[in-house]
Amino acid sequence: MRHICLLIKKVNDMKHDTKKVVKKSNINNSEVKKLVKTLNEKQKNYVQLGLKDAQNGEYLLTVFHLIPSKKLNVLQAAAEIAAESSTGTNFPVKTETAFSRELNALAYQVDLKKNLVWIAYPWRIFDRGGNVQNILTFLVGNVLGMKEVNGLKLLDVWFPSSMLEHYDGPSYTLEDMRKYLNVYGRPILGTIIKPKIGLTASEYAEVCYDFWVGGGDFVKNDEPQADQDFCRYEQMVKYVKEAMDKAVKKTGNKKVHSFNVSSPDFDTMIKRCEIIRNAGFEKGSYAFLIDGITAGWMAVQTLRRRYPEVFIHFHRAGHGGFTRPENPFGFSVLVLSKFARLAGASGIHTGTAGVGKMKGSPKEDITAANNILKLKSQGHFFQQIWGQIPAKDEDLMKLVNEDYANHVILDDDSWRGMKKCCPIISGGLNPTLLKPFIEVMGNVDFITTMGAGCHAHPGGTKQGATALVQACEAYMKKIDLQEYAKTHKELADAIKFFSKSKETEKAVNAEKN
Ligand code: CAP
Ligand code: MG
Ligand code: MG
Repeated sequence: MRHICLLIKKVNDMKHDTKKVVKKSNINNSEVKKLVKTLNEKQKNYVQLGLKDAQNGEYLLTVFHLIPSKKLNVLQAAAEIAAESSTGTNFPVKTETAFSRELNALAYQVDLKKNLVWIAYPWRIFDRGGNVQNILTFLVGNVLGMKEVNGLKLLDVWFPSSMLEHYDGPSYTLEDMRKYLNVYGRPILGTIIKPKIGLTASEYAEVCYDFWVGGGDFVKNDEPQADQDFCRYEQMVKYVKEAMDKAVKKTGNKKVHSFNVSSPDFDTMIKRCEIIRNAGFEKGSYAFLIDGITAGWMAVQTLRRRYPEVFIHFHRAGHGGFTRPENPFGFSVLVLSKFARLAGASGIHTGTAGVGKMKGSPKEDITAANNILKLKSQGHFFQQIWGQIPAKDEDLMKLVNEDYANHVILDDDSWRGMKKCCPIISGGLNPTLLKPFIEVMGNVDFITTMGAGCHAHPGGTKQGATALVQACEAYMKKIDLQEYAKTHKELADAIKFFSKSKETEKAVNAEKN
């Protein structure tokens, strides 16, 4: 009981802190006061520093890193961004009404030292019916191209519970996949078939079979694999089904394949989904992969709404153009991941926190992973509660607490908790990097997919899969990897081979010390 009260207190304190931060909003700061005086008539309509209780449920809240152009100060630029990303344009227009002004976004806080601006959006400006692309068109649409800024990056967003209820959120989740595979207490172990492209349908299926009989759970198409003339879609699906049946029979374990359904148009996407659904797969044995950045949010939401009983796998190829830390324009991995959950992706790639080959810091990638996995989680600036949590409801607080430990998923929508979205961890990983990643992540509630990390194994795919399984076993049994490798050849070969990579060298040495 005491623990729950502490938790309730913590949640409320967090809220109070946010309020305090909003109140503080350094509007008393004389520098900010001077800036307010520089605002023109139009800009004044898009600034309300010290906005009363920004978390009152009316607003979607945002924090941007903003570098103004030479002509504007940060508050003027913030006002121009708030205008262009809500109701305004570059001049005040005669057609404004009292009502339209109520829909103005409001810059309500600035941090002049860090070039941060907080902007509140009356969330009723967004398209009804839970449309995620519409929000992004507002928040990171025209504004990324405006002359008024030399840098604009959306770092974090906060959705009020009243708004969350209008968005789908995930339907088929990692919990459902765990149940289907009967895999608990460890990551789902996966691969991406390599070479990325160029195998024929039967060669492709052979590699799937080798991974599955080597002990792997989950295989995905690589993100550009589609319906190429050397590997026709229907044939690939048919052969994968045969390979899966053979592997299930041989191993006695269920398997999953994630098919890329990204297509030139929605009709073709649905046709590809139907090819898979009519190929005889068991429900749960297939997922739909969508290149969410290049195929777009409408494709993600179409799949979520058409196929609530399928794992929707959001591959984020192209996200680097918006998220790389050195890019002053765009949005953070955290923001991308939060919107993927809102749109109903069952899982999204969230990066390897610097352990693998892709750019990304532990703070950035792990914050994103936690924000899509948990019912409540701390972002870079906001604490997001993905559901209505009446503090008095002790049962729910207990559930929040358990969910906090990732054991329970809220599926009783009377509590209006948005289901979890699962982090998919991939990119330059190999069996020796599984443990270092789990230690950074802090839990095993994710899917990991290793491409080269499996198929570059000196013994080939099957042994690469077995090495991954052995690395996971060593972790679960709390046995040192090198120790475990003494009696597990595939793992020993993997350590020897992958030690050429600096990440592996670092991981292996860390174990030794
Ligand atoms: C990984 C991968 C994934 C990236 C995506 C690739 O292959 O298939 O698409 O991991 O990156 O094509 O690189 P490897 P992220 O395992 O051979 O690296 O997960 O960061 O979005
Ligand atoms: Mg790939
Ligand atoms: Mg990988």
